[in-house]
Amino acid sequence: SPLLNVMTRAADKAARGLKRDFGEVEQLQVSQKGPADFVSNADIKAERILREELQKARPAFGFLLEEGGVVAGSDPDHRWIIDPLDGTTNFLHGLPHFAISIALEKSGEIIAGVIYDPIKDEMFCAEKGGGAFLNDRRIRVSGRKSLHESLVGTGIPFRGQGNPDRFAKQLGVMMRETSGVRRWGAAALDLAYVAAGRLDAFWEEDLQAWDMAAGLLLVKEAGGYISDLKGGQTMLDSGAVLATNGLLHAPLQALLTNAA
Ligand code: 2AM
Ligand code: CA
Ligand code: CA
Ligand code: CA
Repeated sequence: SPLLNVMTRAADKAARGLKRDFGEVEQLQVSQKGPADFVSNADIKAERILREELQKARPAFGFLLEEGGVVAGSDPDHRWIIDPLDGTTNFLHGLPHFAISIALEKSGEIIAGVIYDPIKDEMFCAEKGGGAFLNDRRIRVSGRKSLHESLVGTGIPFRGQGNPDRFAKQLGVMMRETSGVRRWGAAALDLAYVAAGRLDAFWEEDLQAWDMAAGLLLVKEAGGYISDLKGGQTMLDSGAVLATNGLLHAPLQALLTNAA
């Protein structure tokens, strides 16, 4: 679609800079926003390119940018929600697992999402009602029904956020009841992997809108189900997400609720 073309072209362009910077990561200037919350000039540069490209294509739309904050547009109904580099910690350690995440919100609803992993050259995209795709191939969530065979992703609380004891309990039940837990450090890609059926589920608390906006639509359009950890729909407000293939949602949500 024309809209997804705009988004994937912007992601491609910003990704070229990220790939260059990833090759010379020791020369990057890094500053700290808070304890263990790093931002590099790679984040800033990628965000500037995304903003320029999207503004050229849709001049009236506003922005919610991880690094730049809110930018009002003349069209109050449309705004881009952008994480220019999800997985900064990986990036800064030379770990090749990070992505660009772009979502378009219309009147409070996410209607398009793109997540691009430039190292693996994997472009995940979805438009509301149009299904989810990985590099032009349709993707679906997994068909796994057995909790004991499921592979579940998560994020570990950092920089004093979240509740370490609650997380330890959640991890404990997941360790016992599933076939394994993975932590890759880029929430947008975790959600894309649920959409692609690589993970059967993913949960994390204390995420930001830009970490999850595109991923939420991808999972839905791939046939999955998303809620907060209590089964409600507060994800974008509360920052808590449980994304699953749908089949495993109730049992996983029960496990997380019991571990609270
Ligand atoms: P970011 O790289 O865009 O900041 C995973 O837990 C999520 O938390 C990531 O998507 C990451 O997004 C964010 N995050 C922020 N600071 C982090 C840190 N110090 N360690 C791990 N993840 C962090
Ligand atoms: Ca960050
Ligand atoms: Ca992020
Ligand atoms: Ca980021």
